Amino acid sequence: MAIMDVNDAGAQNHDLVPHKGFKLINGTHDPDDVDQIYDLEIRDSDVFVVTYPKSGTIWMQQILLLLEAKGDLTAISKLSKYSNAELIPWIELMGNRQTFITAPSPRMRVSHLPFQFMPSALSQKKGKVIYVARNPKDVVVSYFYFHKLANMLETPTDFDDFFERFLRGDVFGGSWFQHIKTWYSHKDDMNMLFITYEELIQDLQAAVQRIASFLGKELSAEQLAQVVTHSTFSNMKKIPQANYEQVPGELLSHHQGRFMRKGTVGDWKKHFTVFQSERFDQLFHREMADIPLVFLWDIEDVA
Ligand code: PPS
Repeated sequence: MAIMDVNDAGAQNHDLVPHKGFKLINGTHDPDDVDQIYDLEIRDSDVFVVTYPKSGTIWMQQILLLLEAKGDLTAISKLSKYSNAELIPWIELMGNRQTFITAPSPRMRVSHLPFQFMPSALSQKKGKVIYVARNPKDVVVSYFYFHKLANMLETPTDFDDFFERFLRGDVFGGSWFQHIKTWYSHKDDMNMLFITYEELIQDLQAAVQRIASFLGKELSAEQLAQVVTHSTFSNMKKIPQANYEQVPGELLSHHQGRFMRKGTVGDWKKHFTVFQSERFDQLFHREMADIPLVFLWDIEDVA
């Protein structure tokens, strides 16, 4: 049974279990297992993609899988019974820490965990971390729709209800500000590539090249072009593994919408009221005052 966080008076979020200042998903994460991630031994070839939820995890999984396969989509399609998330699993998911220990290299994993839970060896520049950040207004919208889809998460009454929950940090992932600020502040401790969802949207080819060189992958121009082609939104939408189509209905209510939903920048404008947007901006400027991160809020802002 989920235990309510005493700090969240009024919040009735039965899907979350408070754990050491963070919130795990009831029945999806095992707190004891999560605690042991910190002590995992890390190999130089390990790669972790870290994101706040809805910031482009599946996109990065697709790019990493394609880089590994030198752009050959059929090599990944052969594994069609597996979704991207099974091929590059979440380290924090129940049981996944154990399989990570004995997995062959290269071990590629994704995580939504805050910095303090992740393997301490990463801070000694062992392994590699790719942190993907997305403008948080679009994160709110994407996460709202995901809550309708995902049966392990409590469905919000409406967007206003979810907006308030997000601002309180009463969602899996906790406070977006906390997540990004902590990871950003440790980026120089570790071998990290910090990249934004919006950079990928604006110039996917340049982003893929950056990721490939960070990982030390040597691909021909043609192979890199294939990676780009097979990781565009329109193409990924057609790939069942990248769209979580194989995920059983008891986990994802497929009739509620698609995982690959809009894939754009600025969809928040269709959902936020003027008042919500102003409130969000105030909070953003207050929280991010000392962080030199600039987000693209709308694709129309690109001249
Ligand atoms: S999750 O549930 O946290 O793992 O979700 P995550 O994969 O991090 O984020 C899902 C959002 O990323 C969008 N996405 C893409 N956008 C553009 N191009 C590509 N190729 C792409 N792949 C995934 C996906 O559509 C979700 O965003 P929204 O705004 O809901 O469409």
